[in-house]
Amino acid sequence: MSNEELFAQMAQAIIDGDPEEAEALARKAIELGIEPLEAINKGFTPGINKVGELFASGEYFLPDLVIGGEAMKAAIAVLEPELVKRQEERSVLGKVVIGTVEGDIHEIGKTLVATMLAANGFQVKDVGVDVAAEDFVTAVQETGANLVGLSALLTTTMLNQRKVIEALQEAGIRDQVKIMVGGAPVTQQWAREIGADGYAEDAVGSVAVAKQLMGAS
Ligand code: B12
Repeated sequence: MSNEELFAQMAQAIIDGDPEEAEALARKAIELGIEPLEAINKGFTPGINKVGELFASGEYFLPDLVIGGEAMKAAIAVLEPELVKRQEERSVLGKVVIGTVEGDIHEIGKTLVATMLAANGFQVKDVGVDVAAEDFVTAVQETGANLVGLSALLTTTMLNQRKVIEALQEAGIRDQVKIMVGGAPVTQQWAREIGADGYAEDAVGSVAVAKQLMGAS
């Protein structure tokens, strides 16, 4: 089987919402020596994007979105340790607090960004999903983080990225951290508008931006 065929099967496993198949294909990719990030970007991500399209066009319903997400998580869980193994760096480039903002439970992209940052030399505290602005503030205070990553997948919840920045300002610690935002509806322009320091479109880009913000690129 060619890699292209395998990638097509990966996408299909997500579209079918089949976590066992997605997991098995992720294992197969590792056995075949395919780079984990390539499997995610060329195989599984096109699948979850298709699920999103089918949901938007009314052909798929919420349960389909849920099982698509489960299948995607299952595949990434298999590939994650491989990602980390390949990219491990020893020096600590920065301390990151990352989470998905309040009202939003999308975790897959945020977790991928957290994994890539950790694999590339950042110390990462993943505070999870549906995180209130005050909880980001507390996490920054507790960890002494110098970088904050805010994920939002909904046009409604991206507004809460601004709230976190305001809460950090009110707590008097805005200048202590750099703030990086991301998520499907988020753009460079939005980042500028809310006063964030950086924006990246995907997990690989987030490492480059994080390094740049920490003055390490
Ligand atoms: C899977 C999924 C779900 C799953 C999530 C499962 C999970 N455990 O995470 C479930 C079923 C829970 C779900 C629920 C809902 N969803 Co949903 N979901 C999706 C879907 C199909 C894929 C998201 C995903 O995981 N993508 C794969 C990852 C790898 O990509 P990513 O998240 O974009 O992340 C990458 C980048 O954005 C970036 N990034 C992400 N975060 C960050 C952070 C930083 C700091 C940086 C630098 C970069 C960065 O890097 C990541 C890696 O490359 C999207 C469609 C889509 N294509 O985006 C809809 C989508 C986001 N959902 C949508 C909707 C409407 C909903 C619901 C409201 C549905 C409902 N009626 O209940 C609920 C909302 C629940 C809530 N309160 O949050 C809409 C949003 C529309 C809008 N514009 O607001 C979308 C776009 C689907 C659609 N086309 O209509 N969803």
